[in-house]
Amino acid sequence: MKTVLITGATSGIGKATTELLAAIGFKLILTGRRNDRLLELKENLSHLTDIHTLCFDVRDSDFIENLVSNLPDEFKKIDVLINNAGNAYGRDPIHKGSLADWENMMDINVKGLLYMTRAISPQMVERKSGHIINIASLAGRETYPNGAVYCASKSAAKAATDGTRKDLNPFGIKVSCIDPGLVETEFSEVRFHGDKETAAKVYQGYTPLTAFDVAETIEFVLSRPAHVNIADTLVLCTDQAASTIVRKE
Ligand code: NDP
Ligand code: 8X3
Repeated sequence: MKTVLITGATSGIGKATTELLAAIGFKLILTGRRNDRLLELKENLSHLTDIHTLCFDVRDSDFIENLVSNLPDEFKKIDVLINNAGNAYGRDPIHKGSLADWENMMDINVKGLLYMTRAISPQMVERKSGHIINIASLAGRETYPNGAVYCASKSAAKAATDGTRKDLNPFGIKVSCIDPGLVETEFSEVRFHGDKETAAKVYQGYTPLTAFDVAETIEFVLSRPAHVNIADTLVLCTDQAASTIVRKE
């Protein structure tokens, strides 16, 4: 069975993907910063498959550079990398944005994805096989007011995905991008710095995607035959037509 490394497995889309792929029997390397959640996932899912957990911040390039060499032998061969870790921080117009929020988004959503890809892709190149699935966003395709920097980070993630596909094409490696619209996870709680009330309002009056909906899309992309690469996928809830067009009661 293939080994899949998932960044941001502790919550939302990453957690739902973890649960779905464990049920199918994929060997999993689960990562995130909250070790208690990683250990809980391992405890709950170990009867289904082999799981290794790694607690680190995707901004830690030194840790990531040595990640593969520090893995137990049975987890060193990584067939699929799912670059999912990421968040929005803040929802402000450009002239009022917080530099700390901007650093977070660029360092996590863009540089973290690049560090992971740089660390894992060489072994895929050597074997001439592998699959990298990046979770970008509808926000990487179109901008919306008070979201310039998050949108810029996701647009960069999309461009990085496209460039990666071109670089890795000679080696038969699949590179895919999945762009969800509104998904109800901890995303808005993080965006609004822990303000649960404001976060909950983001998902009121319509039916957003669930993390499981996106996990199913990831599983579909991952399970195509060897000659098929789903390069790019936009997944919206039925109530959403564009970033700023959502049908509400
Ligand atoms: P959640 O907040 O529920 O999950 C985010 C995950 O990313 C957590 O597991 C978190 O783990 C991890 N993460 C965040 N920062 C870091 C970091 N510095 N180092 C390591 N791991 C980190 O949000 P979602 O599940 O919604 O988000 C997953 C991805 O989907 C993100 O890239 C997001 O941009 C994207 N997306 C989300 C949409 C939505 O509407 N929810 C829509 C489109 C795309 P921990 O805190 O333990 O480190
Ligand atoms: C997350 C969806 O609309 O909050 O990428 O930017 S949105």
